[in-house]
Amino acid sequence: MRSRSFESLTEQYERLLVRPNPADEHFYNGLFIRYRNPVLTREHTPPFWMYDANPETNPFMMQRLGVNAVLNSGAIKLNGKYCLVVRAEGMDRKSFFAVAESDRPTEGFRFRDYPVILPDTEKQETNVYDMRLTAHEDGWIYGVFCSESKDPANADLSAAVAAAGIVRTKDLENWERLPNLVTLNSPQQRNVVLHPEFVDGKYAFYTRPMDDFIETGSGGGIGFGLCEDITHAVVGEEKIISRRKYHTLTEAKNGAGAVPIKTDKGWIHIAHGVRNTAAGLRYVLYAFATDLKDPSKIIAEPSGMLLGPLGRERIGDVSNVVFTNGAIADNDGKVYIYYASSDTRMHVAETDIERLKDYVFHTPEDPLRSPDCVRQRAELIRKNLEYMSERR
Ligand code: M1P
Repeated sequence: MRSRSFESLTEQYERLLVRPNPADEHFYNGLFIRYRNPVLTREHTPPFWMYDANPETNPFMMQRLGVNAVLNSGAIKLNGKYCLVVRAEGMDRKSFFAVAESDRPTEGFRFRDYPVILPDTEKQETNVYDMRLTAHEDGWIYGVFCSESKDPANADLSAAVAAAGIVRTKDLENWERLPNLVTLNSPQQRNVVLHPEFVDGKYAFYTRPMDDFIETGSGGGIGFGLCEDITHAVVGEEKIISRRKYHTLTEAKNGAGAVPIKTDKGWIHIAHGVRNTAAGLRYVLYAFATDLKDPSKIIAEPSGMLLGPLGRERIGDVSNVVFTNGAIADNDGKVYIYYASSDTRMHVAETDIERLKDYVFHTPEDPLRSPDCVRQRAELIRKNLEYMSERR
């Protein structure tokens, strides 16, 4: 085997970063555009993160600290740049955060030189992942993420505890760590999202109450709770707003995804739903809307999935998964949904506010039983055949 030079690895990386990312012309659903290439993969991480560049200390030009995957990214537009706070996973399984940014929403993402150095204030914490970025009306950008620790009360080596970590920043460079969120009624939390506005003068969190690290158990779905002081965040009552239901795509679990998008008709939420299959858990994206004044009140629940894994998205470290924790609603009305496929790489789907509203408010609700679903479809067919025959 011939060793490569650090320079040739850097050239290959630079070529990848300028590769154009055309729209996928084979995919159509009237709601969003898929793009042909992922926006970020592990190949997008700079060689100087992984190799020792000095051939004297690295004679075989071997990776010293490889990166296994880049996935579940928070997203925000800041100072005209599209910024993703990526979950990068090292070869050692530990995840860390890193900022990748671009002038364009669908291509050209480049990592900043250093990953995010989070203040190390939670000494029990082993792993961090899946940051949601909220530009809050209080002037801060908050990052809420999963802070995972070994469960000290359980001898099982894989028993863990998930909590919501909180940081805040103004520039995605300097981060202030706040104490983890305390939810008085739920032993574990993952997929927690901070609402961008005060509700009744308080900070509002979308939560996902769980009895256990993997299983949500009695946790009925996506919760909503208020907190007085973000610097010592405590949530008491968690009202379930998007409830898990039998024989739907949220049967096994669900979780809030991107920070809700404000529209004139309500807050649009893009979340994930999970069901169990013979091949393991299947994760897809779904949407719902809540009331502008009371974001805990559901006002529209379109049936079924918004986006599911397709083609090569189906395969990866955890196959059959799509997951979002970040979307950018741009000034021109376009909306970019950043999603990871199979816990391995990042993609973007492009839509706009008008289409999202049309989808959320005009897709029929799930009638929950096959006979009613077929009636729903037969009615659509009847109307279409009538319309088509009138035009003949
Ligand atoms: O592996 C799929 C996803 O599993 C978890 O999501 P949830 O808490 O809903 O089960 C998360 O660990 C997420 O990072 C991961 O993508």
